Amino acid sequence: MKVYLDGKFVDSEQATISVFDHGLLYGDGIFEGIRLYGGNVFRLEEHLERLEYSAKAIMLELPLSRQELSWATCETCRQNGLTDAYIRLVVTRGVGDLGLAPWLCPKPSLFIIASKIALYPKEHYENGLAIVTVPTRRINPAALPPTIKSLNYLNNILGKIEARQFGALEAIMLNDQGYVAECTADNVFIVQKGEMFTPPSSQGALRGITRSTIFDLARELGITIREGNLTRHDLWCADECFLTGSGAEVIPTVKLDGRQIGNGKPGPITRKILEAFRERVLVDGTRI
Ligand code: PXG
Repeated sequence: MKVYLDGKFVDSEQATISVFDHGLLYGDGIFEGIRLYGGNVFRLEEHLERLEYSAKAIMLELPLSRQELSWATCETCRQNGLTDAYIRLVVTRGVGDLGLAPWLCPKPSLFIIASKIALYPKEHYENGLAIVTVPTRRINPAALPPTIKSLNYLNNILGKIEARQFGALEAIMLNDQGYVAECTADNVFIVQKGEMFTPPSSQGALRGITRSTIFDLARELGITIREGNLTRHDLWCADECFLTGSGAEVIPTVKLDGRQIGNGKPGPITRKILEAFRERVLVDGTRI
């Protein structure tokens, strides 16, 4: 496997970074998780735009322009002969002394890995996922804005560990006011009386690329979609629920905290959205 690392394509065994990289020492860096479908990088421009916002927010100067990033991403897929893949684009603060000071790290590091992705087992897309609400709260947006896709994922990882302890593959994370923020690596949607709702980023949700695709699809399908504050009660009593993410795509959710959502089966709007999403990923991308 070839990995793009700071301007070169190197074998994965040679793709190493320093123990003094602040991405490792402090989680000081940003990333994107992107999908390649049938030779098209899905919504590459939107991913790179989000990366640029993340970089701006942490005052990190990206080493490449949008066009160069786009080329490097596509070329990483080409070099590995891939047509369907998961692409991980990471920018770290780079090497510096011990001590937080990012201004003492002169050169950010950029690497891109394109490889296979492990999706949820197929049966869950057909029958729906059972998830739980975890006690770990989503970090307050005033402490770390969820709109920054940073290398600090411990909050989500603690949530993921708890989910597993409870026998679930994904978890609802609440914010510190008790409203639903998102899942550990997915956004959450409900359907109630034919309308779709999802928490706003002000409640702790990442502005997911898949999430924004769902807004586009809903408008095209004539389904009302709104951002709104959601409680656990709203999820328990929803007609339908589903999660979205670059890894998960669109996955129906039929149980929360041992309670059945709707009739316990993936609902008609969820299935419509899932089908529309699968069609969309094949056409709505940047050809590598
Ligand atoms: N919330 C969080 C916290 C995420 O990490 C999403 C929502 C969904 O956003 P997108 O833009 O993907 O629709 C994510 C995405 C991985 C992996 O390697 C993680 C994500 C996406 C792809 C792979 O675990 N997180």
